[in-house]
Amino acid sequence: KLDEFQKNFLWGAASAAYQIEGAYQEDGKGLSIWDEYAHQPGNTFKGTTGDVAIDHYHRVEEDVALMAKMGLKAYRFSVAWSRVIPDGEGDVNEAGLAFYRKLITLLKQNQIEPVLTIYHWDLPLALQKKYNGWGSREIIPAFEKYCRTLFSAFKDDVKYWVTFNEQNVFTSMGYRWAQHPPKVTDIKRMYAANHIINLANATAINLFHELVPNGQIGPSFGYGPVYPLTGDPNDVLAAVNANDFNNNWWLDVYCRGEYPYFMLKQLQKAGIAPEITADDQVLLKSAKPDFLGINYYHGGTVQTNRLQKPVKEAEQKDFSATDPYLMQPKADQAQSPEVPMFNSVSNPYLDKTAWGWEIDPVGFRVALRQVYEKYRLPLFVTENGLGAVDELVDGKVDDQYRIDYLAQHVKTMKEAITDGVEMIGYCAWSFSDILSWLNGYKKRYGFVYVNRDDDSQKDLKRIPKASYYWYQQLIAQNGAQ
Ligand code: BGP
Repeated sequence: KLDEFQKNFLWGAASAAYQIEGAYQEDGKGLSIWDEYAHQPGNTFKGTTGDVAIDHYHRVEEDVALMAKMGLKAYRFSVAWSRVIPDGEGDVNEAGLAFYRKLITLLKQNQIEPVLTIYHWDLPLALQKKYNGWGSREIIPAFEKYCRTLFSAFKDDVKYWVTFNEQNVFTSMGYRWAQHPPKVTDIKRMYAANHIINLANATAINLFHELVPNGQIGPSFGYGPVYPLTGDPNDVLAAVNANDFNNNWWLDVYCRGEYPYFMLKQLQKAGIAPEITADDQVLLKSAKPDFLGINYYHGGTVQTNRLQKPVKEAEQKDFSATDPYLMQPKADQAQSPEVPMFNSVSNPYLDKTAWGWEIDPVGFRVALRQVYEKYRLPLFVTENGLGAVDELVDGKVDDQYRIDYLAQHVKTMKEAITDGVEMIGYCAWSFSDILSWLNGYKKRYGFVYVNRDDDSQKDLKRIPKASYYWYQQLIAQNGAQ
């Protein structure tokens, strides 16, 4: 039936290794680019790091027990590459693998489906230093070896696998905005790294289909629909352009094995297109994901850039520097072909979170419809949630605002299913409070409060919030609300 969630719909929650594990130098783990980056002054909010994070590494039993009590059907987590292969390409660290084996076993014992993300941004530092990270094709065999290690270790226990988390975000933040490692502003390098990651993604998918025939694999993409500010055809054209730049550029490669035609032309004209060989084209065409992971927070609204030149900072949309979904190049990035093609603006119809992210549940339905219509692959929502300042009052957190946010998104997701979109599951971001990459520990997303702040770890006690009990009931009712 199209008007309800299927019986085995995977109600889940998500996390990522660097944001929760801590134990950053324990049991043979190597350093990642984030371990280094977060220790450099000025890179993160108040110098917060994931050295301890929420200490999930040592509290994994307690955390899974809370998931089980909540009735979670799925838990999405990522593996820290440098925990499993400390230098990224050499010997496997059995102690690192053992940690994930323990986590997966605990999940299965509690009937929670593990959803494993292979790469959620924490590249082994040794690979950054040796190969210039994703800047060189020489990294691909290392990634292939890492994938082979995980596939062989967990092929019988993990059915759902995510290759890359939000390639669009980590490449833009790392190479365009200098807000993530490797902290550069070089759009040509951004497109080059992107292409190499596409090749790595395709390599992983093909290897997976060879080694894990009963599993399912796909990338998770940070998708946002693009709206024109007005009905002025010039604004509509700007939205078409922005959609190419922000969505099609990645999704067409994942799902169709080729770059979108008009955008590739633009990049070639600007002299910043990646080098694409004939072999690359064959590889990209050969790899088909089984599903698409969609991370949805918000979309974007654009108008035509009437000036046909970079807009001054003051005239730009008031994007927070920590919104990874921003779409507008800064004025000094004149080499970017986006500059004359669209200009991002605030949407007058939408409220915003405390961090300035638009709240747009209808956009969620639009997003799911657009992606399914275009690529006809089952969709798995691998992230969606509200970052807020939560207050612990008399030992409780009453996060009604989060319940409202999630309830609205679950409602529009259900409408998308009624429309005909095929969906595997929904993982809210995040299970517990965790480190927010650039906002420290104050920006909370979890169903479970973790007692720590930016300056002090405190006792890291876990306290279920009101939203925890709401989600528990929603799951028990299989999404009825
Ligand atoms: C996504 C990332 C997550 C998470 C989330 C919230 O882009 O995949 O890892 O961080 O955004 O982002 P933030 O913590 O910056 O608010």
